[in-house]
Amino acid sequence: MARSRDESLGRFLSLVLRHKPEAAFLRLDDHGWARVDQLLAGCARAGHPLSREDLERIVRENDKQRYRFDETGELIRANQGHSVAVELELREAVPPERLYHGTASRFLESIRRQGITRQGRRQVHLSADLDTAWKVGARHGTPVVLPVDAAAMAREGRLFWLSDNGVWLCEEVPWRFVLCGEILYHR
Ligand code: HQG
Repeated sequence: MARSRDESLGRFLSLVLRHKPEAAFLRLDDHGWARVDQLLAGCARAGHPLSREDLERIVRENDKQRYRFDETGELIRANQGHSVAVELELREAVPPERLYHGTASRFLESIRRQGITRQGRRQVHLSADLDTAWKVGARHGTPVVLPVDAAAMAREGRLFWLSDNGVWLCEEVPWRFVLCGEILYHR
């Protein structure tokens, strides 16, 4: 199967399962789940036809493991990244000392003033590894990586969650937790 077709279907799935279920005539339940049969029918109706095998392959091979089926295989949801209100029963977890947030240089000024805020998403997304942070930042422009003192945040009682696909989430990162001396401007 052509990679580009899977990529474009993947993008459409992201849209539907995180941001705009109505684009495939769907409703997500309170926990973000969609019925697979309804998803397949809705995608076809929206002009993005795919088979159950296509869907299984996309879920399996997705570079960031963005989606998962439930145990019955009848439901599917995105692991994180939603803008619609969903309750993902995320696992609270103790973060590593340092987490990283990749952003674009043009946002720095605003982040200095307001901290890292969730913008359109439900939480701020952080990663435990630098490589991911560089990639996330590059999506928005010239990337900059902000190291975050996650241990200090946790000591203050701020909560962290770990999504099923290994993304660290929190509500916000006030600027004082960004390790200013360690900001990376070059890879
Ligand atoms: C920035 C992708 C101005 C923030 C990735 C980011 C991730 C501010 C942008 C996941 C700000 C929001 C999330 C402030 C934060 N002022 N800009 N106060 N606070 N920002 O896409 O973190 O491919 O909503 O730095 O891999 O880039 O979708 O968040 O640059 O895991 O699976 O505002 O999305 O995963 O952009 O990415 P986004 P993000 P997927």
